[in-house]
Amino acid sequence: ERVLAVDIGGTKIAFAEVAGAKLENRRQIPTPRSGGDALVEAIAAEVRGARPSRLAVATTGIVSDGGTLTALNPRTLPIENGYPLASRLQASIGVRPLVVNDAQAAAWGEYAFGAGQGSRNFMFVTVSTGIGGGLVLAGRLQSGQAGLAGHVGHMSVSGADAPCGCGRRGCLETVASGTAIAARFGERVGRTVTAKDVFAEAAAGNAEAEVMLEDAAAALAETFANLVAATDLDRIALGGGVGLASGVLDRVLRHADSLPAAFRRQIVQARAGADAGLIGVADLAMKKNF
Ligand code: ADP
Ligand code: BMX
Ligand code: ZN
Repeated sequence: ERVLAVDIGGTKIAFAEVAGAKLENRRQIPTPRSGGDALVEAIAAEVRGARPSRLAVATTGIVSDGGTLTALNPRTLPIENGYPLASRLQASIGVRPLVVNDAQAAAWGEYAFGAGQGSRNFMFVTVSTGIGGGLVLAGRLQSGQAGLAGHVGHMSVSGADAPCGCGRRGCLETVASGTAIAARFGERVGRTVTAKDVFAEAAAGNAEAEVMLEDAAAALAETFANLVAATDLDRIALGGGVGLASGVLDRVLRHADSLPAAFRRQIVQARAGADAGLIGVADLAMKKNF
């Protein structure tokens, strides 16, 4: 049986028909950034006509109560508090979807089919529009009692103090997300840039851009060490548009190498690349009876 999987990020929505770890007909559209109904409309427009037998949705934001969505950092994607995503999709498409946080879904995808195979206590971290994370501990995906488990982008890092859209200050996401890298560099040079531009500038020898990328890598390595201290993880996989960008894993590894041995663990690239969320949420939907 195939599942129609959807992955809603702050920048793009990806779609594919998924069987196991195989994807067919993968396509993506820019994420409409104007609230929950706009997300539902965009997804309904994409699946129009072909009503899927199963629908699996990974999405940025906190998912609770079987499909209610709330932004933790509305700057990464504005969503009304408690938006009933599962029921609105059901009303519009005719199938009750499974809805799971994007990074939690990707953690499951990597654990079951990718870089997390053979790991017992595993974490996936996406560095993308925001920074998300998913924990698989003792073989079980953790969502927590309110859906917040794994939201590592909102752990504070040393030396950072910028206000975060979640209401805290100095969050990892304010230093190392694609949004943050672009905004911090843009501020220094006085123009609007994308995260991709910052990577290009750093590769061309721009010292300011280099500092941004080094700050981001140091903050990621520090957070990983904190998570190792909390959970004794054995492996961390890095994904997301920024996490998969050239040189990022090596930069993080360089910082992680200088940690005391007790905190050093395997840090690897996500094997399913940008598709981990699609694969993971489809697998979860196959396991549940909807
Ligand atoms: P989403 O957050 O919607 O899941 P992505 O994983 O593509 O989407 O992350 C989007 C962020 O990643 C943006 O900040 C974008 O500028 C940045 N990005 C995407 N591709 C690259 C790349 N090749 N190099 C650097 N940054 C990238
Ligand atoms: C934010 C938060 C997380 C999400 C992470 C990565 C919102 C809307 N999202 O920290 O739930 O997992 O971003 O999201 O508060 P992405 O869009 O970068 O993939
Ligand atoms: Zn935050």
